[in-house]
Amino acid sequence: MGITSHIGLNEWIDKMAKMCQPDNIVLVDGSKEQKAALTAEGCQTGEIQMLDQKVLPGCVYHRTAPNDVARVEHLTFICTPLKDDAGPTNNWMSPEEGYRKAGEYFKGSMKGRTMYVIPFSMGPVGSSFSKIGVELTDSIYVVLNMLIMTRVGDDVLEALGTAGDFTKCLHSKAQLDINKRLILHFPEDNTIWSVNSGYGGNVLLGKKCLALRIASHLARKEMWMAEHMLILGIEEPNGRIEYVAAAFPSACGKTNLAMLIPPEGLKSKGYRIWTVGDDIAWMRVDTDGRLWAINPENGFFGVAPGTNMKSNPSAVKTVQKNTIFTNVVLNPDGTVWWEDGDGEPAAEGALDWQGKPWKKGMTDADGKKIPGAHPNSRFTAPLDQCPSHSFRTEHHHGVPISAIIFGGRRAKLAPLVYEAFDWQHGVFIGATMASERTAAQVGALGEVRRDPMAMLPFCGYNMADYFEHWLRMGVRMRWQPKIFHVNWFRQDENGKFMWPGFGENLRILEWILARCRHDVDADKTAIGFVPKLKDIDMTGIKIEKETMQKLFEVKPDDWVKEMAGIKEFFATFGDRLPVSLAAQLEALGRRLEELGGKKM
Ligand code: OXD
Ligand code: MN
Repeated sequence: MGITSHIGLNEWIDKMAKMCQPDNIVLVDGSKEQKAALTAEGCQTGEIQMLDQKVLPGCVYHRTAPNDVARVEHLTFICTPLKDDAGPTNNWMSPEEGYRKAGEYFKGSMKGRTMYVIPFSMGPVGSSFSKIGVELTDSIYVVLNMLIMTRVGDDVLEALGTAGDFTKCLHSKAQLDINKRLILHFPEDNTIWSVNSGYGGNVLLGKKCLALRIASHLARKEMWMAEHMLILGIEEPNGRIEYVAAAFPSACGKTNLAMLIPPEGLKSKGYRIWTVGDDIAWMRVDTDGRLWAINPENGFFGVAPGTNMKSNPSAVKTVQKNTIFTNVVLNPDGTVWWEDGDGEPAAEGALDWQGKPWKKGMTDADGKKIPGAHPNSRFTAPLDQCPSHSFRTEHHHGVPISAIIFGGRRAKLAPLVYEAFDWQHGVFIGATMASERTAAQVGALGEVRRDPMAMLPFCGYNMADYFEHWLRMGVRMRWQPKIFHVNWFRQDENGKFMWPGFGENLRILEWILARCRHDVDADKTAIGFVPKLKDIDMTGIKIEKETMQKLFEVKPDDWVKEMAGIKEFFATFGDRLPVSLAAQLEALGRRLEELGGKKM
């Protein structure tokens, strides 16, 4: 009798164990008792540390290796037999080479360690929207994170049965050797191999690897959508809840929007916000012909720096218990701190993310401030601890989506909000999404990075085929969600943000939903519909009319320049690019000539 009652699963575990040679194998059952025992063991090995259990009950602390602090896109590969099937935006390796190369690194990598077997469900256990994975790992940190981020345990094995399909996820820290680090995806085999890393995005294989890269491949085959999107519900006092899904590139405020707090000026309207998810949406056309979405995750893996009671009070409240803090400042009293957080770090005795003595204001030899928390330091926290968490997260079909919102960081170009003319035009807007680099990123300031549907690092196949898939999905829907584009980051001539953002973004969501209900008219411009100023509720907020006009301005010359960039980007896909996207670009050119920035 094997470790489970699934013969294929047992055989795979045996095979991987033969390669990795762990001292023993432990099945993770999802129980509180086992979690407590693993936490104690992790403390003994030094993998994690307990924080002050009075102030932060159930919370632990972890540091990664200093060279292992973020996703490694250059070491992430899609391993398909044909290079073209991975497409121009992915790194490619043949499956043979991938298995051979990583196989060398996995060989004997778990000697002296335990191999944990984690059966997990992405999405509610037993839902036809959900997918099951099994992760084998030699890291207790990974087990503890997976227990928060996914649904883990015996009920998942029960749902899997004796012959069900599952994604085979293999992870080993090995020696954490950056020169032997590989994150490999084998879509044809429903398999993920990750070796020599201990950082979340590379090793919590249910997240980016399964729920986006592998899932996007499955979604294309099975006619659904796996997207890098938050999901949020807006409830009116009459009980009507409408849901939107929104895709922004990494670090553009998805978590903040997902946990939005209505601004003071709109309080009297009595809205309630429901957080369904902050990072990933799986969407299907349901029997009613509408698009429905689930959040396949069960927790948040959020960036800590910048999270405070002003920017995101719900996130702060979410991480007060049962949370794993990674690479933040550790105070001597067993509490934590990060840059642009609340309060102050300990004046004496604090340790930075590398475990070195640290004080606020410390500078390096060049006089530059040394951050205490790594800029990509994280919290891992259960979704249901969020004060605004939706009660619909266990619903097997999720929530119906009224609007899809794309967004980017554009200082000059894109209006605060505009609406696509139709689904095809919306797909074009998503496919040409882009963000400008800020001072915080490597590269030329203001440089535009194309990030279609915010999926650039996460699409598990040729992105041209992904665009085609989006177009085909639209045809399958009886009720297509309307598609919008937002830009919270437009600046004036002096480089000042013109829109306050955060909770005030609800004013734009209001307009978006009003458009979905056909409650308000809009002005047609060359790039899409923009609001009539009178339709944005500005109660309790003062922004000059002139600024508002600038926020919605469409400057034809700038868009003509933008078109050149889009053309160049589209050319990278050769003749695999759907013809209707090329046609959309041409149509935009024609409209710019005819309409310019003028309203029709
Ligand atoms: C994330 C990302 O961590 O998109 O969610 O990078
Ligand atoms: Mn993300």
